[in-house]
Amino acid sequence: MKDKKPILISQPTLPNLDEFVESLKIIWERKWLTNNGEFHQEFEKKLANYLGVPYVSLFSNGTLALISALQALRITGEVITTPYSFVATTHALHWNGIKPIFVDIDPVYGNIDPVKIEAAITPRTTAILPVHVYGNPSNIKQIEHIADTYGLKVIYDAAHAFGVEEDNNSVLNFGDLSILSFHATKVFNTIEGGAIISKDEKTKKRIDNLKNFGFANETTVVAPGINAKMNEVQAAYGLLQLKSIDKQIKERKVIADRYRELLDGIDGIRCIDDIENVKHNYSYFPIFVDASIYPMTRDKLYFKLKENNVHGRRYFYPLISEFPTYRGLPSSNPDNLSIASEFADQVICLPIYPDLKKETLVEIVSIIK
Ligand code: T4K
Repeated sequence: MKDKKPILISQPTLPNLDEFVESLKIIWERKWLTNNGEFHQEFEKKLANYLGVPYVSLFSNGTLALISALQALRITGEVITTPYSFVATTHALHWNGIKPIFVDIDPVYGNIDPVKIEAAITPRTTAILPVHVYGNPSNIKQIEHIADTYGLKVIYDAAHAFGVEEDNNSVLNFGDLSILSFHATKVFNTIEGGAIISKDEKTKKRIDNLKNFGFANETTVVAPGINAKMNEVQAAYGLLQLKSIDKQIKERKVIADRYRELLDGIDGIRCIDDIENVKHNYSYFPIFVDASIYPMTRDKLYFKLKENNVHGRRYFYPLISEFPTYRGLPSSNPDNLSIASEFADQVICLPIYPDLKKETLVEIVSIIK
């Protein structure tokens, strides 16, 4: 595949251009561009309905949604979280003046290990910030049990978990709040975008005030809010995306199944299996390279793929706890994070998106083979 176009980890699916132009014409006529416009209101409602959640608050991106979710619940002090995520998860704590406390992950899915959470709780702990990594649900029941026992809030970083259900219920219905990302690289994109999922009207109202500078009405500012609003163009684009999302997820499943089939039996390469009671979204396809069995290291394979025009990504390497801002924290000690370190050293996320051609997938696996 050396002379061909690069095969990237993800490629956004865009809405039908003619339909989008029709939406743009409406925006041009209305001259209402942002600040809770008609498309915005419609998108919030349709999204809540699609996801099976009570309330959606749209945001300009997932990071601001996360920062605002922590503000909405007035989280302070220390928050227990995972180092095996995109750096935005921990940055959101930092931007709120909160100290992240990293705990290790489970050895199968790479989500925060609930067994290790309890030991990290101190009198300053106020919340847990787990991530549903690659869209695989965290251990929701155990996390809820710990949170209830110690009186902690739970905010799920569900940036990867659009549409994911466990036992026919959206994973977004658990914890106090969940956040989503609609970035161009995500299963469901609004170019940039995000959302907070909340459970009651009062909390939604507070979140909606916070994303609009804290305004409750024209003259009343109830909190030191920020500007994190989604605009009408994104909302109109998002509404059109909803039409094809089920089809897109189905196409992703076909690709994930085929990868698993073809990778089966390659010594030293592990994939994550689907979970029986979970509706997956196939947002990422991580493989784990065990260099003690596979004939080369993860990095060698990563660069070999790149030489052949296949641009997988090492999500998530390095660990967040290794970045300069966080590496001095006691909980960043690698001895504390051995499984996360192993994941970070072994992972390559392979290209997965609805338009990925079957022949390309076969070629990718043949390089690995
Ligand atoms: N929490 C978690 C767990 C997250 O994963 C993220 C974001 C967030 C929070 C924060 O949500 P946002 O604030 O982003 O809404 C990408 C994304 O920018 C980021 O959204 C995502 N996670 C992260 C996992 O991946 P990069 O720096 O790796 O992106 P980049 O530009 O290298 O693009 C990745 C690949 O996608 C490239 O191979 C090119 C391709 N691509 C990218 C774009 C932007 C396209 O084909 N088209 C495009 O338009 O972070």
